[in-house]
Amino acid sequence: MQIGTASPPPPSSARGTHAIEQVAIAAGSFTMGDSSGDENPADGETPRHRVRLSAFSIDATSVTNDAFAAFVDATGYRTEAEVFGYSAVFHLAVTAPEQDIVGVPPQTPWWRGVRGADWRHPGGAGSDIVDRGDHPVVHVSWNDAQAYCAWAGRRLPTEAEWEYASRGGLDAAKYPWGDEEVDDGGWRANIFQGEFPARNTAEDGWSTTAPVRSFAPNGFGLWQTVGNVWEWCEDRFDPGYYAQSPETDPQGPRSGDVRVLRGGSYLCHISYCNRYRNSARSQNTPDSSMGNAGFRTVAR
Ligand SMILES: [Ca+2]
Ligand SMILES: [Ca+2]
Repeated sequence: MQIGTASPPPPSSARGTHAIEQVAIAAGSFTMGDSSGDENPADGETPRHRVRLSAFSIDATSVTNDAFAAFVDATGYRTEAEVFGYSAVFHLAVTAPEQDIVGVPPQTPWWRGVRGADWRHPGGAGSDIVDRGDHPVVHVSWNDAQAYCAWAGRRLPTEAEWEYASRGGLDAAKYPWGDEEVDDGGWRANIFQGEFPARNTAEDGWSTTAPVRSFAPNGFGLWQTVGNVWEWCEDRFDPGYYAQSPETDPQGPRSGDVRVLRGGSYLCHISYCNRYRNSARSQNTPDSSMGNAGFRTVAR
């Protein structure tokens, strides 16, 4: 940077316009971790521990297809799914012909590696996002989310920021709305109904992604932290981290290859993956993309 040299302000295109509504979160503290007894032990949702956070602002919704398109239009960015030529699609959401199926993971045989699946083609060939501008962008990796954040002058939330924001002021509640079950008085989140993975009755109205402002926001005004799509966080994942987490603004483990995902998705089913809870944790490699994961961003 040159000091003392008169120069015009940078053109407005130098930083992208992040078009997602903001929620201001005041500095505060909370108890992080599972209090309901529903934790998945291997995920390290306990021990519960005190966390103190500085103030931040966070996206009220996941980043939408329209917002991501603005980034791609301005930069020409190609997502990792586009570079690799394929991404992971749930078997019932595949729109592509058989010859585009490039793999079926043996441990999770409801997934398909689909050639041509990417954020613009969430089911592969034969799908598009023409009517999904207000749906969360999916098939974006952690690295893709970082690229968006760099353009927008943002960052991903830490795992602690995400959980605090998802709780919406209800310390120790299981869900963003409290402790009532997800189907109590009507569906409260976009998850999977029916027999997983063979048949999705979509009683909640959605078999894959829903518009980001579906269902009801939490006490802080955040929509669909749980359900709809998993959301990448900044942190590396370590199931033992909570036993050593610092109290103030924890940043996650310093080393490790995988990154945290939070909140569950439209594929969560109570019989199989009850991770549509505030404290539930998951992880994947930073170059992984799939049709049920996106992100929301934060700034100080
Ligand atoms: Ca659903
Ligand atoms: Ca979510």
